[in-house]
Amino acid sequence: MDSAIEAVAEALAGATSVVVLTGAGISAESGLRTFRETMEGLWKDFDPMTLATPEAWEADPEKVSRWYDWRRLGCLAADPNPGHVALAQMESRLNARGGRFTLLTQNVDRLHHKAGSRNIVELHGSIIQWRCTVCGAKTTPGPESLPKFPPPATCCAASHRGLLRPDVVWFGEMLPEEALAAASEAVATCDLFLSIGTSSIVQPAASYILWAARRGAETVEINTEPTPISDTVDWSIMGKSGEALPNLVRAAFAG
Ligand code: BJW
Repeated sequence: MDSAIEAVAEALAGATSVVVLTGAGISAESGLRTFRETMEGLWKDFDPMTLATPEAWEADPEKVSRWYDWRRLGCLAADPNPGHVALAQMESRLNARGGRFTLLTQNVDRLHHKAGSRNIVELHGSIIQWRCTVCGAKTTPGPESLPKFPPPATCCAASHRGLLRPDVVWFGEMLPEEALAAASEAVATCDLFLSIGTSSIVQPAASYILWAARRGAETVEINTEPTPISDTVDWSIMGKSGEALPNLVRAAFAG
C-alpha cells in the first residue's frame, strides 16, 4: 500500500477530532463536472461571472435559473461514489469510539447526504434547495424541470411576489452564518484535517486547512493534481478520492 496512505491511516486511527473539507473533485467519479479543470471543468464552457454572481442573477435571472435547474437535475440523478461512502464510514467508525467528525463541503450536490454522512456543513449551500428572493423561504423542487424561467415563488402575497433562486453561495456573497460558525468551531478543535478534491483557491474554505495547521493539527490532501497547498500539508496523496478514501478507511479501521 502507498506509504502516505499507511501514515494517514495511523494518524486517523489515533485522531479524536477530524475535519474533512471536500470540493467538486470528490463528486467527479459520480459523473458531476468540476469547475476549474482544464478539460472537464464547467468554467471551461461557461463564464462564472455571467452565472455564479448576484450581478448575473440581476442581469438575466432566466438564463441563470435555467443553468442551475439543468445542474440541479444532474445532481439529483447522480449517485454517491466509493469516496463519499468511505467518508460516511469514517464518521461512523470515529463516532463509535467517541471521536468527533465534521464534514465541511463546498459541494452543493447533496451526495454526502445520500451516502449517509451526518455531521455535514454546507459552506456553499445546496442546489437541491431554492429560496424566495423576497422572504427567503426555502423549497425543494421535484425531480422534473422547473415549469417556468425565472421561476416565480409562491410563498409571498401576489403584490410583492419574488422569484426562486438556487440556495447556493455565489461569488461576492457571504457564506451562511451558521455554516461559518460551525466550520470555525470544528477547525478550532480538530487534530486532523483532510482536504479532498478541491483546488484550494476559493475563500474562505481554502483557509481552513491553514488555520488548522497553525493550531498544530496534522494535515492531508487527496487530489489528482497538485494545488497551492500540496507543498504545505503533512501528507499529500495523489490520486482519485474514490480509490484513496476506501483504502484509507480500510487501513485505519481494520479489525
Ligand atoms: C479530484 C478528482 C478525483 C478532480 N479525486 N480530486 C480573499 C482573497 C481573495 C478573494 C477572496 C477572498 N475572500 C473572498 C474572496 C472572493 C471569493 C474568492 O474566493 N475568489 C477566489 C476565486 C479568489 N470568495 C467569495 O466570494 C466567497 N464569499 C465571501 O468570501 O464572502 C465575503 C467576501 C465577499 C467579497 C469579497 C471579500 C469577502 C463565496 C465563494 C462562493 C463560491 N461559489 C461557487 C459556486 C457555488 C454554486 C455553484 O455550484 O454554482 O462554489 S464557485 C465554485 O468554486 C463552487 C465551488 O464550491 C468552489 C470551489 O471549487 P472546488 O470544489 O475546489 O472545485 P475545482 O473545480 O476548483 O477543483 C476540483 C479539484 O478536484 C481539482 O483540484 C482537481 O484536481 C480535483 N479532482 N477529480 C480527487 N477523482
